[in-house]
Amino acid sequence: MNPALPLHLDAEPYPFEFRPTTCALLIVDMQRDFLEPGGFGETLGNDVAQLRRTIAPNQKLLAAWRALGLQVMHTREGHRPDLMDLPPAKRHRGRGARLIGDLGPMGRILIRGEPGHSIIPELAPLPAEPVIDKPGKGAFYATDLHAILQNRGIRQLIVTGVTTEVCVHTTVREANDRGYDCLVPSDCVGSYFPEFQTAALKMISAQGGIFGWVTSSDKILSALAGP
Ligand code: TIU
Repeated sequence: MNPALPLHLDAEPYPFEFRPTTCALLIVDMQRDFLEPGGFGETLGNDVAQLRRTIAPNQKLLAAWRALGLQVMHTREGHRPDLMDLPPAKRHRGRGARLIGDLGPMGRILIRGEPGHSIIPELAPLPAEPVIDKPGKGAFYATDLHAILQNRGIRQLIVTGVTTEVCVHTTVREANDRGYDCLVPSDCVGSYFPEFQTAALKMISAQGGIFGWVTSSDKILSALAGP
């Protein structure tokens, strides 16, 4: 790969000028609390099985990204054990059987250090890969993500993870306002609601790419493999 030359990657609404050496793979909230039974996702009334189809394509993209020595970052949504960073409205909204901080089968729901808060084993971070702990839906709010990306010279983001219309969307919007070009592979992001998946992806690429570009992991892998 010649780092001086962008790769023209097939995407919506038009080709993405992909510069892998200044692009980070940002994997959002692939945590047991969202993808396994007994966690936060299920306590909100969702079917976690809807998200599990994203695991295999994320694994493949992550393996290719790591093999090229490119920047990988992970995020986790969660709160302090003392709940001091948890807005009261966030705790009570949802009105599920269990609230954030309550004890469930994977420990306290959405609390840092608990089993459910950890990233699923299939996508476990390597020691050199930064993990951003975030109290909100967006990965930039109240975190050091922007500083880390700036210090690493990152200008583009491939954003994957869950859920498409909540934490992925919020993060893409925050990144867009900070000047990052965001590319979202549709098979690597998942929603509990098929109709939200479709709408959220359209909202990214509509209006000439108002928030970014949408593609597939296969297209990214082909671009990385070269002609
Ligand atoms: N509920 C839902 O769809 N998502 C979240 O609460 N957090 C993330 O998307 N990570």
